[in-house]
Amino acid sequence: MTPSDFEAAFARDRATVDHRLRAIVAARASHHDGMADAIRYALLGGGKRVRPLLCLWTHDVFAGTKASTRDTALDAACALECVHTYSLVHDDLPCMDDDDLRRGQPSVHRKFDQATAVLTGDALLTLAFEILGNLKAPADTALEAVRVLSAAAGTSGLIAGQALDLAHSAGTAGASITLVERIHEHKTARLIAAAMDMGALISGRADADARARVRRAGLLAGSAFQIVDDLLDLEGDAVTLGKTPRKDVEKAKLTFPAVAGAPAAHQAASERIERALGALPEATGTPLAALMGFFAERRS
Ligand code: GRG
Repeated sequence: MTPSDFEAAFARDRATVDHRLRAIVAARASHHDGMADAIRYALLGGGKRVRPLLCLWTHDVFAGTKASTRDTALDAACALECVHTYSLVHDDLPCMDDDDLRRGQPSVHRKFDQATAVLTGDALLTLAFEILGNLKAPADTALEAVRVLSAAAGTSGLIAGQALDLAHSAGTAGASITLVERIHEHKTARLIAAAMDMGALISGRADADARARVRRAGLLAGSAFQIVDDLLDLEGDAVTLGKTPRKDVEKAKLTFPAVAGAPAAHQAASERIERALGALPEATGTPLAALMGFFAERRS
């Protein structure tokens, strides 16, 4: 797959995801105009759609783009974006990371107010599971999708990652690469692995061995994604990132480069992507492999 093939696939399927997200939000907009505005602002105002694309493209590796299961994978992809966006909205709150800028625009509590931001996050998390509850899939597949997403979002995933992240800083006792890796796995990698696993699950074509390899590839790619996120905080600029750079340094956050240095972080991210690709030979030459490759090189 050439870089321009990848760019075309990225633009096309990102638009597919955005279109479906828009339809899902529009179907619920009449219930409360103020909340609908804030939900639209948070969910539809940007974002790379990495997790939805991982779900869709893992589905495609096993079932192909023409499979009847693709629309179901698209809905699961939207549920993943709802969980991810909720985590960003809540993370930006003053009681968490206290950030004024997200996806190149004022964060939700700055644009609206804190109560609206809390409710927007709550609404998006709830919406994710409403989407899965209506998944057009056999009941056991839909139930398994709920299990996979809730495990990644709950106290064995995002919540634990965020709590650990808030509780530790660089330079304090116990700061180590092992702890950084634990934080990264919970706050980032488990949701990325869940995205890929949900795509494989919904394809109906991935056996237990394939799903285990998908999850392994997802954890490795997710770890690389977060290491690069740490590096971008150091090396990026606000316009390209769409968020405030050097916040981690300012707040003495426990990051991979803070503990191991930037060169080791770059190397670790590249190695993990190589291992992720090695775990999933089925993906060679597909948009999924290109997307994982992009994780180590991304600038935003
Ligand atoms: C449960 C409140 C709560 C938060 C938990 C840790 C966390 C989730 C959120 C903090 C933000 C953060 C650093 C998350 C780690 C994952 C990550 C690198 C998010 C940024 O993802 P991108 O780059 O963002 O995919 P876009 O805007 O492109 O969707």
